[in-house]
Amino acid sequence: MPQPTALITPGDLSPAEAHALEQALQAGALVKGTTSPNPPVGAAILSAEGELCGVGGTQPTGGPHAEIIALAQAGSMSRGGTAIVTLEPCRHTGRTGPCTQALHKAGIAKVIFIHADPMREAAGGAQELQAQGIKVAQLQLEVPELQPWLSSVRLGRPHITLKIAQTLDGFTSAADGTSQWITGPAARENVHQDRCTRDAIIIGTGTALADNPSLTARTPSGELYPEQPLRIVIGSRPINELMPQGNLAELGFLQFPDIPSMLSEIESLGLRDVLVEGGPRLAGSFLQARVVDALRVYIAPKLLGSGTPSTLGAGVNTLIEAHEFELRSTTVLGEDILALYQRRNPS
Ligand code: AOF
Ligand code: ZN
Repeated sequence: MPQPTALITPGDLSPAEAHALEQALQAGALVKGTTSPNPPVGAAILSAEGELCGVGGTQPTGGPHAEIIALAQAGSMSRGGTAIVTLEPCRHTGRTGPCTQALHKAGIAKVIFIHADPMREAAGGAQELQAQGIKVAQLQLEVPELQPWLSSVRLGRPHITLKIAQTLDGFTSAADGTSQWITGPAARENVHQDRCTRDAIIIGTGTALADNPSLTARTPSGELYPEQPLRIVIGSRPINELMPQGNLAELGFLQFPDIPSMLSEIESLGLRDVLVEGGPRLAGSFLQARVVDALRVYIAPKLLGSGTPSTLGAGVNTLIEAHEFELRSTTVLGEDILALYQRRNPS
């Protein structure tokens, strides 16, 4: 009879385990944007004496999983030690071998993992480790960096975040069409940091033609981050012909006529976590299609009174039809506020 996995909370961790947990979380956050279709997992190893001796994050697809990197760093110090992993160690052979076997072979005595692996072929690692005599506990905690991947596996399509930058009264551009720099420099830097953790950035043909965006992730001094998301344009106007000298034509992009065709085709590209960046009509179409899983809203301390609202055509006529979200966090960025929301009652 397989034992049920023990459930623990962060308060149950020893100081050494709590430190290793921080390292594992950081290692996972660091590789986000580089691992799809695999999840950005982090792992840390403590020796039997409680010394941190290995930390690792999932390598790009086909490369080693987080545990393997951390175990390699720990070497013989992992014998009798503890592994802390943000996702249940896999028990299958996919593009790489089972992490459960690697942990067992390295002599790990205890495994603490956070999220269960929802992929059918990879799941069951906790039971397998227990059957090998390893102590296993599941830590009750939410790893924000893994949420898009977990949601994408559950829904069978990429996780979709809608990004909005707006005034306090919900406008993204003024009545005369001016829209540049609604938010301040700290918010803009945050947008770029966020972009390099995504698999793709999506805009509509209207925004592509009006703004000539490059959709790259850049540092404040203008250098490109090493990881760049794919650029996707939705709509049927031919961007390359209308803007042959445009940034998108130069950098390369994919184009789909509408949201359903984009969703059905990008799955095969292994995209898990995509960001919709504009404009208001595209945002409205994604909302109307009921596929917006999260909102990333930058709010500037400005009022315009008129102009273009941040979403248009969201298919809502009466309050009861409103698209509802749960607030997850707020961050002050200079003069602006970044509010993160998750869709209420995801289906
Ligand atoms: C882990 N640790 O760091 C990751 C895991 O094709 P493969 O062999 O790379 O396996 C991919 C699957 O393994 C992926 O869908 C997910 O279920 C799991 N990812 N597991 O133990 C890791 N990235
Ligand atoms: Zn694995």
